[in-house]
Amino acid sequence: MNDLLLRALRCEPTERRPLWILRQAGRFLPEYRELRARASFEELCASPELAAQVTLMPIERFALDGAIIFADIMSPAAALGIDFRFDPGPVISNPVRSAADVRRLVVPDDEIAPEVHAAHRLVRKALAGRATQIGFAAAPLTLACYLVQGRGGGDFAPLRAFLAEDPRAFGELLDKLARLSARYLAQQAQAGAQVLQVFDSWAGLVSEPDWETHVRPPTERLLAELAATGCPRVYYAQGAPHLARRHGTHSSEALQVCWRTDLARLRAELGPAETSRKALQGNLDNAVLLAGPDTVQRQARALLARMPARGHVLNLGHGILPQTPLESVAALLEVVRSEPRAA
Ligand code: 1CP
Repeated sequence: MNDLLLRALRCEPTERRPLWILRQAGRFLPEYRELRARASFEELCASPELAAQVTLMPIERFALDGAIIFADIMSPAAALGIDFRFDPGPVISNPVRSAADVRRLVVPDDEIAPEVHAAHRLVRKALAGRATQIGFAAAPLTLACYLVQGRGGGDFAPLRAFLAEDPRAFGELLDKLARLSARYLAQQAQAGAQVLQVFDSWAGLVSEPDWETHVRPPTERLLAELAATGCPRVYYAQGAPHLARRHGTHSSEALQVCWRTDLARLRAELGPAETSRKALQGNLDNAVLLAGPDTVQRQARALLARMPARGHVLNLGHGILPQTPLESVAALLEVVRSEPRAA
C-alpha cells in the first residue's frame, strides 16, 4: 500500500517525498482530451464512472502518490440553488449581489453533489491502495468570488466591493459557504477520500486586516469542523504571499502555497516539521514544466536541496498548464524517486 502522502502530511518519516500535481486529472493528458472530444465537462462530472476514470488517468500513467477526485469547485454550488455552466470556467446565471440574495441560499442537510461521492466509492475500489485519495472543495472566499462576480477573470472587484459595502452580508455568505464545504467534505471522507484539500485559489485578494477580520474566521471554522474526519487537511492559498505566515496558523495539518512564496523560508518561519507538525506542499512554478525535462530537474532538485524532506510533499504552485509536455512530468517523478535521502 502506498501511504507516503498520508504519512508526509502527518509529518511522519517517509522513504522519499511524495508527489502529486495540482490539476493532474485534466487537460495536459492526451487521454483526457480524447475523452473530452466525446463528452462535455458537465457530462464527465455528472457520471461517477467517467469521473472515476479521469481521476485514475494520471495514476495509470505516472503512478503519482495522490489521486485527486475529478470534480470542480462549483460541484457543491448546485445544492445551494446556484445555476451555472462552464465556458470554459464557471459562468453563473444568478450571481449573489445583495443581502437578500445571501439570505435565499440554504445549505441542505442531505447529500451534496452525490455524483462526487459515488465517484469516490468507485475510485477507492479501483485504486486498491496504489495512491492516497484526495477530496477537495473551495474555501469560502474562493467560492464567493465566483458566486458574486458570476465568472472568473480580473481581480474580482465585485466581491471586494461587496465586502466593503456590506460586511455583514459578506460574512453571512462566507459562513454559509463554509458550512456547505464542511458538510460536502465530510461526506467525501465517508465515501473514500483520505485527504481533504481546501482550495483558496483567490486567497490573495484581501489585505491582512480584511483577512483577519472577515476571511480567517469562516475558513478556520470549516477546517476545524473537518478535524473529526481524521483525514489530514490541506489548506491551499494561491497568490497570497503576504498572508503565508498567517495561513500557517490555521489548524490544518498542511499548507500549500504558490510559487511566489519561498517555501524553505516559510518552513523556517513556521518551524521544523518535527516540532511545528505543519506539513508544506508545493511549490514548483507550473511554468517551469513548459521549459522541458532538464530545466524541470534542475529546478526541482534546487527546491529539494533547500527544503527539508520531513513534512514536504512535492507539488506545483498552481495547476499544471494544459500545454505541459508529458516528459516534464516524467522528469519530476524521477527527481523524487532518485533523491538519496529519506525524511
Ligand atoms: O475540460 C474542460 O474544458 C474543463 C476544464 C476544467 C477542469 C478539467 C474545469 C473548469 N474544472 C476542471 C476540473 C477541476 N477543477 C479539478 C479536477 C481535478 C484535476 O483537474 O486534477 C479541480 C481540482 C478543479 C479546481 C478548480 N476549479 C479551482 C481550484 C484550483 C485552481 O486551479 O486554482 C478553480 C479556481 C476552478 C474553477 C474553474 N473550473 C474550470 C475552470 C477553467 C476554472 C478556472 C476559471 C477561472 O478562470 O477563474
